[in-house]
Amino acid sequence: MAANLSQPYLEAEQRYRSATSTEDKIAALEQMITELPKHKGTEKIYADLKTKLAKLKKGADKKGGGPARKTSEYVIEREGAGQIILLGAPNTGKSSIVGATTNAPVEITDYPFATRKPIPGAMKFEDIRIQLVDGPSIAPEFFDPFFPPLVRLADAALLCVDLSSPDCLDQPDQILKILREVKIELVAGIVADTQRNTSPRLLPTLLVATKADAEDADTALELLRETVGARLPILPISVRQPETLAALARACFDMFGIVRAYSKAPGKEPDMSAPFILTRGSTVLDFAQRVHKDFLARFGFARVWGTGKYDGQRVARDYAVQDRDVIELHMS
Ligand SMILES: Nc1nc2c(ncn2[C@@H]2O[C@H](COP(=O)(O)OP(=O)(O)OP(=O)(O)O)[C@@H](O)[C@H]2O)c(=O)[nH]1
Ligand SMILES: [Mg+2]
Repeated sequence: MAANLSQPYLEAEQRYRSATSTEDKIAALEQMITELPKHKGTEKIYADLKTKLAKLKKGADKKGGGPARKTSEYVIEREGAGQIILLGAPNTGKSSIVGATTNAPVEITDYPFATRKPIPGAMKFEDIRIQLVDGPSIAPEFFDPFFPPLVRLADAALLCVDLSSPDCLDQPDQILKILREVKIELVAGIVADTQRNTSPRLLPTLLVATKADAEDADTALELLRETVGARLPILPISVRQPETLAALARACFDMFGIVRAYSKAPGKEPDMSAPFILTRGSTVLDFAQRVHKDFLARFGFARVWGTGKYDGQRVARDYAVQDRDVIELHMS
């Protein structure tokens, strides 16, 4: 997909992803809309950009209070490599996960429905940050009507299922059903950016089996795997076991379908300070045009270090960039 979008569009997109204020995000989105080639294949991206822009503008208008303030609380500005929303029944440990992996001021309680509004936090994964959004709980008796639009805008979801709860095996289907009613389908695997505005919205999801330290959690996990293991990937975690949280960060990154690459000038050390983020499947030529718009026309060849296989080897222009590759670009 990246290859079909113009360099000015990609630059605006990079600005959008790194913007920290609403104003900057709005400016970058407007630029993306201007630069987007308008044809059948980009219709969905266009609609998605327009929706995002409308939401941001709505949020900006309502800053400072007023009667409609509740809506703006539900617009969470995306930050970092991607946004992941936490979903699940009450008391399943959603806020505990966000509390244990970020600095967000979440409310952790032993009673249900403590979380009333979404709260974002930044989870570190190696040299990038992943945004986790703690959300209100979902239950047949109560589903906050302001929540679905936010879920739809996330890049991926964590469906939290409580291994210590007696209704552990019923929770996944209960939540899937409630979300299906508002046209959100939790799915395994990666969903392309071009598929973001489909109805239902297909949301890449990891089922997080929480409280893995609890008594009889192993038996519950085994049964859960039998019940939903074929439909969604399952990762057991406990906020009391830090190694499970490290595995969670890696699993979250894997859901985005992105790779990181570092630029290296010939004869110099690579710049490891900030990776370029590319869609998985992007080529070394896509990388070159991301580094500098002139590089596409002047591209000669590239050398790659990384993934244990390459140690400065020359690669063809259609080489698919692997996560953490260091790439040295040579101009013709
Ligand atoms: N043993 C154990 N308890 C946990 C774990 N994670 C959360 N808890 C407990 O589970 C209860 C609920 O945790 P929360 O993080 O508030 O759950 P929530 O899903 O955000 O709940 P609401 O937003 O209130 O619906 C609290 O008493 C936590 O201490 C865990 O990994 N192990
Ligand atoms: Mg909570």
